[in-house]
Amino acid sequence: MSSPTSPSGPVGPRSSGTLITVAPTGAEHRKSDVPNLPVTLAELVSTAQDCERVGAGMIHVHIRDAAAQPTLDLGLLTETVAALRAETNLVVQLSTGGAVTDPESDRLRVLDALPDSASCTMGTVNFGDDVFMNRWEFIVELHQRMRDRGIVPEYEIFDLGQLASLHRLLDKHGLPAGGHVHVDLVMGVPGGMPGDVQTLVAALRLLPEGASFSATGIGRTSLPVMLAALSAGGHLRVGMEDTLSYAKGEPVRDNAQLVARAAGLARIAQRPPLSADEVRALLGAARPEPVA
Ligand code: KMH
Ligand code: ZN
Repeated sequence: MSSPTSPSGPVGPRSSGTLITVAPTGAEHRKSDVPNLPVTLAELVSTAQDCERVGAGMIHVHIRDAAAQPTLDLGLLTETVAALRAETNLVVQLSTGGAVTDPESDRLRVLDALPDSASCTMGTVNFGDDVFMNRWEFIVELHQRMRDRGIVPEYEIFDLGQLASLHRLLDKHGLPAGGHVHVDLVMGVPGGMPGDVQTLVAALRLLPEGASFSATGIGRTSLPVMLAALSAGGHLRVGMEDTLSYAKGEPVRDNAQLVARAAGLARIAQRPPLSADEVRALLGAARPEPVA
């Protein structure tokens, strides 16, 4: 089997295929406003299967409780990881960002559900009318706990300065589990970096040597960010966490619709979707272990 990456390229290891991550739910949208948002475990698993079928290789997971409210309940997270592993081959990434109201202790405990991957946001950012808090000591704790458990981080970047923090983290505390650095640029959050080509290019100049990146554009920045990321050799994140419109005036039907479009564009770019196993190879993901 050929390796999904080659060592050369202007921006880290240039991949011959595209990692498509689906972020199906998020913590911000209300089920009452968005009835097709997957919030139950059955809805999540069914969405995950549909998305895998049309090209997703990884799933970025936020879960909801019985009242469809965001939760970081460890038992539910553990059950979710098990169900996604049983019913799909997707790389399972849990959000440690949670909702803006979640305390740090709950966000750290997410790692005890032993997902393959977890998000690690690299700084505090205004988040609409809220603040998404990520203190330096908290980031370091997340990074170290992930490494202890063999969980591969995805460093989430909401603003350019957070890439400077990523350099500082890696310089002071070393590489993550798997030895590979993967970054996700979350663009177009009100309060964060804009979702446009110029900002994406600026971000790429700040990536650590050898890092891979994906990008997602929130709301109407979804398409411009997707096209820019593809043309720059990057990977893609799409899903209803990030956008609820497929086109102007046309609500998203479901997550698979967004994944299918991303997969089609990736094929046009001659970097077709990576399978979940190819994504594992790209990220250096192995099955995580509890700490003794
Ligand atoms: N829900 C946002 C406050 C992550 O998943 O790590 C944070 C977020 C990032 O979605
Ligand atoms: Zn998220």
